[in-house]
Amino acid sequence: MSAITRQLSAPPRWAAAAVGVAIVLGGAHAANAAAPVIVTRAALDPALVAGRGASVAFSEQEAERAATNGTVIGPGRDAYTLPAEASGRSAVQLAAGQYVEFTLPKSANAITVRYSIPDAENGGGLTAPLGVKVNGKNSKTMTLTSQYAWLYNQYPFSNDPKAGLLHPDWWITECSCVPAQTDPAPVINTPFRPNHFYDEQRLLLGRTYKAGDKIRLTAGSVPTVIDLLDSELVGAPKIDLLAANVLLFGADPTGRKDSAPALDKAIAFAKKAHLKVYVPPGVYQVNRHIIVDNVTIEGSGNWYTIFKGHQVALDPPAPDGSVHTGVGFYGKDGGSSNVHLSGFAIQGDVRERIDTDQVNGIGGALSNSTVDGLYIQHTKVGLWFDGPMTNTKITNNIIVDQIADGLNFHTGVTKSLVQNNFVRNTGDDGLAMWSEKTADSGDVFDHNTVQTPVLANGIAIYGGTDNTVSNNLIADPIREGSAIQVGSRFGAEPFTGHLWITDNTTVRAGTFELNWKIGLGAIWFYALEKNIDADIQVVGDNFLDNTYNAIMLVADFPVKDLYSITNVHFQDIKVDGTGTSVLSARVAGSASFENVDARNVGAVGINNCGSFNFKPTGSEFTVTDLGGNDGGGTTGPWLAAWELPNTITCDDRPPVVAPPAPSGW
Ligand SMILES: [Ca+2]
Repeated sequence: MSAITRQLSAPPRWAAAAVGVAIVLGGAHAANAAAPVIVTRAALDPALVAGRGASVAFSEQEAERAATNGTVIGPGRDAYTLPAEASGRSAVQLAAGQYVEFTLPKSANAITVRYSIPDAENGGGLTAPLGVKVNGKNSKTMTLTSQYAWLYNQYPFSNDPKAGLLHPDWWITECSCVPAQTDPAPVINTPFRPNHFYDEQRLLLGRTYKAGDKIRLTAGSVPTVIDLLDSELVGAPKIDLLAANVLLFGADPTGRKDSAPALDKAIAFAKKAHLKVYVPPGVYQVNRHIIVDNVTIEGSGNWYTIFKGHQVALDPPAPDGSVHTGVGFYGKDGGSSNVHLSGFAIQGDVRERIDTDQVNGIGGALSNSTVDGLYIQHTKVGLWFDGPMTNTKITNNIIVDQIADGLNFHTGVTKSLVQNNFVRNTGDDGLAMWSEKTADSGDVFDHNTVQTPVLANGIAIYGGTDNTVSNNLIADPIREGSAIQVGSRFGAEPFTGHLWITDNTTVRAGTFELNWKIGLGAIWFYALEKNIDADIQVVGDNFLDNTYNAIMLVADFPVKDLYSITNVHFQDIKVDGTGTSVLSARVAGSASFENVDARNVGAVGINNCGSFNFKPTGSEFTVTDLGGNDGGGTTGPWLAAWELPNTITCDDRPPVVAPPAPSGW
């Protein structure tokens, strides 16, 4: 990104705001029946996001709403801070010996803890115990790690907290200068831009506990931040007797021996015998790609069947440029078809970002395929597809703790569906369509939940034709992105045909753009390399608790007189709370609005800068009022007659007014 704007100012501090909550009474076993059990989705009352996002097997409870003798941190939204990367922008800090205690809302035999512990002094991470007790007994210990957390510095980041600038010849926002060309050189404090603080870990409790039972997490040897607890009743392992069982081909379920050759043998046999491959419970060591084509591989469920790998250096590099390999399931050269993967976990060992490395959980091109019910963690990208490919369904997966994207449809992916996936803690876009060289077309991202991408966007669409983003829930983007981005950038093909962005809910998005030093929109349209002029319909979306704007349309400043954004239509939208405006237009072009209702708006409803030529004829951006655009804030109706059609209201940095917590409309 580059700097576009002029005078710089400090980002406003974000004030505390309470979250809406769903209260479930403690069960009969609760020691203290009066203690509320608070289950939320993206730290919101589930009633506010009903029908949006992924339907998941677990109940989510935020640590900051649980019982603790530790310290609640946040809420806070400033990048490079622990609260900003926490779900709901808040968490609990425990000193050694302190606890946080959750009351189970339902029967559960398994938990997932999202946490952060410090890095080692010189980077590389450390481990520390976390005590787990249920009702004061049944003691277990989790071994937490920060080996997969803590990135520093400029792209593509570093594991070294003491490193100086990776690119002293790049402009940086901290000094608004190019350090290598500045005399005297600015002082750069280390650690520089620490981020990606959190990781998560799953634990089977060994028996089923009831609603009202209390799960207490106690910090061991180091200060420990607990963000949230997911609890779940995991069913018995799935057994498939009519399949090629990998154990018969020499796979080692203890994880000691490399199981990749056994998997290859089982796959070859299964294809000849027209059987599925079945992988029973166990941990299977795999340190390279398993090539899949015309085969079904079924695990016993992602809590039980786990493929776990080491990262392996390649010398010489692979023909595709990779200098490492690791555990992953990949289509063959030229693309695969009829691949069906389900019911297992892929846990990689990726701790650094090397963009030429193919160290993703799922990769290559898979046509006419399904990927269902996987848990993918600690790979570079959960699922990175390089098309052309078509007609594939990615459903019911959990994708967490990635170095880069959660899923990327890269280059010519068509007629494919990404539905009911849960994505948390990616290091780049949660879900992306990137139409580099060839358009993605006819694809749908539907009913997914994307939380806390620590860089970039929850959902990003870079070019393409006739794609749909519907019914998703996107929360807590942190920097250099927002909840939903529509961008002509990264060499993407133009937007053509239609793009439908319907019935999504975003919360705590509309982030502060660190390079531009202005607020973004929860949905932002970004013209950088081309016009955006396809038929774009934004219908039925809710934008909640926006840190700055709800909607932004922008051209990068150096191309402001080259590119425009036109033909965008907003309809049946609810905006509940904006730190600044409902709409910020910093581009030439137009958009129409019909039945867009807003409340708790913190600044003028429309911030219209157009393309910054400030002509007497008004802004280069035209707002079309199709009626029913109601509500506003302290400055009056958000869409007022005096703002139409193109009144210049340009104020890049108005005071930010933190809205109240979202509530029922
Ligand atoms: Ca939290």
